[in-house]
Amino acid sequence: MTVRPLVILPDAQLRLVSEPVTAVTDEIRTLAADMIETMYDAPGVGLAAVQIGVLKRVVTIDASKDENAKNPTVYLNPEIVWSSEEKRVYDEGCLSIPDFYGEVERPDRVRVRYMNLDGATVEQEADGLLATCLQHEIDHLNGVLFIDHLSKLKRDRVMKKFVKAAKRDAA
Ligand code: K1U
Ligand code: ZN
Repeated sequence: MTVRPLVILPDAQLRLVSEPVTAVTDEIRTLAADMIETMYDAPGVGLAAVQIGVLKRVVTIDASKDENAKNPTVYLNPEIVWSSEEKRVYDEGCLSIPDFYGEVERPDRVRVRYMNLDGATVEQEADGLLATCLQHEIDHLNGVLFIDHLSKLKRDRVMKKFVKAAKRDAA
């Protein structure tokens, strides 16, 4: 298992739409294992494959409260099939937008359908942090970032900061 480098804003890859997984191959199993390693190393509670530069619809999440019990789930081609009317606000972060947080309102509960690493179709209902994280990661698969849910003023400010940092790092 390998910790892979993270793709950081304003990298244009983060705006691309990821491709569905058509079969569970050794390549997908290795990708998932590397994503789990990278997610724990960051540390984060979730990761989408695009965040390590792979444009496949693969997500890993471990939103369990017990920090000592690792319990990652791999979601292939996850899709939201139901979301609650009730909303919740969470102060979100993103491993591709380090050290920036913002309050995002999303449905409080969701039901997701996905394929697991055995190739089986699974449905899961989620609430709390897991529901927020699933929506954040599925956004990544569609080229959407949590800053897109903030005001234009806040989004422009954070974009400017990261563009400046990228230019400084390239110099
Ligand atoms: O997709 C990502 O960038 C990962 C992101 C997931 C996420 C967290 C919170 C709300 C929505 C989505 C992160 O994991 S950011 C880091 C983080 O939240 C965290 C890190 C260590 C311990 C606990 C939380
Ligand atoms: Zn993110």
